[in-house]
Amino acid sequence: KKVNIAIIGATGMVGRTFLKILEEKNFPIENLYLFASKKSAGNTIKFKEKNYIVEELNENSFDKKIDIALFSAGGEISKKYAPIAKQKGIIVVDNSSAWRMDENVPLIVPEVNPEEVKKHKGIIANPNCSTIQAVVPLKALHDKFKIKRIVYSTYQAVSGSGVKGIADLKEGIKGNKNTFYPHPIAYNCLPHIDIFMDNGYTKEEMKMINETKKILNDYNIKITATTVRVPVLYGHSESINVEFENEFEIEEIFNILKNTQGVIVIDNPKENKYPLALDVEGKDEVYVGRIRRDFSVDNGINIWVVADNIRKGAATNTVQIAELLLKYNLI
Ligand code: 11C
Repeated sequence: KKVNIAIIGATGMVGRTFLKILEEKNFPIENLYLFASKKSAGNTIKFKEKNYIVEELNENSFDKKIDIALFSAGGEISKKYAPIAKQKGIIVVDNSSAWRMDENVPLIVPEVNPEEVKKHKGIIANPNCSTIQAVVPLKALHDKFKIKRIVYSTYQAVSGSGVKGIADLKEGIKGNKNTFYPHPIAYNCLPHIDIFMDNGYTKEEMKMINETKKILNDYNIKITATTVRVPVLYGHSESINVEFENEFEIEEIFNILKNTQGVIVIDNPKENKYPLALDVEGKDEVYVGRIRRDFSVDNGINIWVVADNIRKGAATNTVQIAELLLKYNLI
């Protein structure tokens, strides 16, 4: 079966990666429609040797015969246009944070909670990049040993902020002043991702906390997070400290992670082997290493988790959700 796909935000970093992944996966597309802001409308984008003209997104864009619309044009665009698309019978897979915590919107990581997609009411949300890569390894461990508490500490690439973040790092290295972040990101770490909330946490930290509970469907897990922007172009790294209800042998943790779909374990300290942001660029899997017992608590571990934030953290996961819609005959 072939489907009609629209991409909203087609000229952005994630939008272009959607196209790359749809092409790599040879996704069965009948017609493809590309939408973006007025600024980018008229641009040509090549997909499978054919040129497509980018159209300006407007309220009539969804009058076309579209089955699935992949959105990645920011929260405001999703808030405004996803309901319009949904009303026309189009299934929206949204990469923004606009709908993630809506109780009528499934929040999906295909390796973790694929069946939830069947409950959709027209809009499906793609989680935040730093949440996606965390829950892929955590799900299997939660099923076996029941997670009690998680402490997230992240080291996130500037590409999470889009082209402006990349420009601040590249220009900063040349000695030029930052224009996007509130402080220089070159040779620096900023404990500040997204806006600050009234509770003292950043929105990125609260996203990790709230989305993890929703995806693992367990609101009893205690979670805290500190999210940090680091001078890396692509690939988010995370130190994850986990405390379990149940006892385990560290070999069991290794074995579970090695057998978890979407996870690749790289853990050989003697040979200096562990996951690195520079090595995961362009990859779709989540890389886990530095797996070790946390000796300060009864049933705890530390792991180091790295993934390409633009691919598994955004575009790959969104396209995998579209694949689930086909797999479950939801189109
Ligand atoms: C970052 N995680 O690295 C963010 C980017 O909610 O989809 C993605 C923001 C989101 O800055």
